[in-house]
Amino acid sequence: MSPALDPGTAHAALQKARLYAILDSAYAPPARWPDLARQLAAGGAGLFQLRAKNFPKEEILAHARILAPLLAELGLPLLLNDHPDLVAPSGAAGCHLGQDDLGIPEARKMLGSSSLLGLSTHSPCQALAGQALGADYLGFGPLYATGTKPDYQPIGPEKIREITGQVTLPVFCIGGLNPERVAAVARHGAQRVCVVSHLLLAKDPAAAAREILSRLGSGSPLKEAVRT
Ligand code: TZP
Ligand code: MG
Repeated sequence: MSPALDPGTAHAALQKARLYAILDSAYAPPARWPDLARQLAAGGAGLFQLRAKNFPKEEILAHARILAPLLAELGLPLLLNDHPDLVAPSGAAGCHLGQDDLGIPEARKMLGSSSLLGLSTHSPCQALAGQALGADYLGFGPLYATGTKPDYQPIGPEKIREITGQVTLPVFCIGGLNPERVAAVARHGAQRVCVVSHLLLAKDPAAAAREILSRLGSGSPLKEAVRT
């Protein structure tokens, strides 16, 4: 197996990342994931997740073992949606957990401080709690209605500033984002976004990633990092 991304590089890549891309089996078959990862990385995505909700564990492990080294060569981290137990055997940089998954303290105990741990949050209160529990970054959404998470009530962009004003961790705004909405969430203070279907369904994923980043504008995410 190729060497995993070293933890220092993974943490630095997280701080720099403004666009988080998710390789989701609901929108793209696994055979396309390596090429999509390369194209999205070329377009400026700085963080990646593998999300295959109904796949057997062995299949997730097999795909992660391909994607993690491919991205590591580019200096970019791969996180697994769920499955903290697959992080070490796959060489992934960490995992992303939801409110109903294994808790952040338990996952941290399992993975140690070098792995990246992300948490989905749906309110400012959950975001503050996630930071206090020791997550490395937060997802915040869904901001708009999305078929990717159909059972969730959209939050709307108004609460973004409340979060970015109080939380020092990197916060990735997510849910129903396309270029127009990215421009809207940027006006509400978003500095980082996570986009799934818009990127995976794009004819030219690299161009789509570039467009998202240009709509996000130039607000520096590093400001968050220096505010301790
Ligand atoms: N968590 C909150 S919204 C969401 C997740 C995983 C899905 C976002 O997908 P899309 O296709 O970008 O709306
Ligand atoms: Mg989960």
